Amino acid sequence: MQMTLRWYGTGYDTVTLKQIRQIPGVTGVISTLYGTQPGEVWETSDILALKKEIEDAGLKLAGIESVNIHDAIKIGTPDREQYIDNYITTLERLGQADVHMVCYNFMPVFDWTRSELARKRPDGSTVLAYNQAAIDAIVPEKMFETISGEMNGTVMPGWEPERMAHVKELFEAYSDVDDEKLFANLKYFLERIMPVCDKYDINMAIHPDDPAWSVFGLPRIIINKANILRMMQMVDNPHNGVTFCSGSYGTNLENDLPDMIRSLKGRIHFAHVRNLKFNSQQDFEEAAHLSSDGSFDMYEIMLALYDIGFDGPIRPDHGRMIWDEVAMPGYGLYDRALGATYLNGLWEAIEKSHERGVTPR
Ligand code: CS2
Ligand code: MN
Repeated sequence: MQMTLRWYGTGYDTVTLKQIRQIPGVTGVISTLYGTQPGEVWETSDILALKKEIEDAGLKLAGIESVNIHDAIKIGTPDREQYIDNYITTLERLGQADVHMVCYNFMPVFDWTRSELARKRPDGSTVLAYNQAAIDAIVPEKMFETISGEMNGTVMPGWEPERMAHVKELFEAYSDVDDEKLFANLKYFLERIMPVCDKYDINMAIHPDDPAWSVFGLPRIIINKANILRMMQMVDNPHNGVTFCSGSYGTNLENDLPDMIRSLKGRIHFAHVRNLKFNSQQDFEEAAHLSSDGSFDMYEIMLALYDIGFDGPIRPDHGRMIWDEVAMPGYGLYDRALGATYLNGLWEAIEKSHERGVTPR
């Protein structure tokens, strides 16, 4: 595996490439052209400039998170053809720039959903949190206003003000899209892009819906083992793969994370590994990465990734806000650096136990 950190780019991120370069064991970053809107064709010069900036800092561009999908593709309106063509052109240009992993999601309207961006934990850190009753009390169209005050002056991925200004119309546009239709539209999209992925060896890695159930009555399909296996089979190409995000699949306690990982052997192209602390089935918060701070056994998650021979990019996920850092919620430097170091430590221990015959593969 290759340990990476997500980086939003100069001008967007409070964290610098120089800082990331100094986290031991982190050799790459996952980035994006943050200024582009879903549906736009990416310019080759912008892709190459991003890559050069990262390489000049001694790191590798290990993949893109995300090339976002235009709503027309998810809804299945006639203009999706143009947007899929645009997506293919972007993939072509990424492939030509030697980029081989692209993360994306197929969530209608909102990317991830949380009810709080700065809940205080007993240790004084602040974290993103989810409480079902609080979400149920929110008018979806007001969701952006509700959380924008807690963004620390940053623009958070999936919550771009340009899109949120049209959120009411978006809801209407999705009114006749149910799970089956969303599956069909995803299949259509994947079938159209697989040839360019085959040509340039681009691994597509769908990110799960977060939380892993329907919110605000919108359809959600990338939520559990049955659905993800259905997706793998409906377009049975190794380039059609997943981002295994423990914090997103893990929102549903019925998801057996190590078992899901093992069932996806060869199709996990990217991993987000983080912990959650459940206070009840309806309330969770994003704890530190350590097993002892949350509800998941992080050793078992890393062991499952090791067992399936996972060799793609991996990253710590949302970190806590600690040590008075002011950054994009979930994406400060300090706690993610602790997370990367911890995950690297687990991996080293697993690898050495295996080499010494302590843990059979
Ligand atoms: C990320 C997602 O910050 C996060 O929760 O894991 O926003 C992720 O980048 C997208 O869903 C992928 O398209
Ligand atoms: Mn994730």
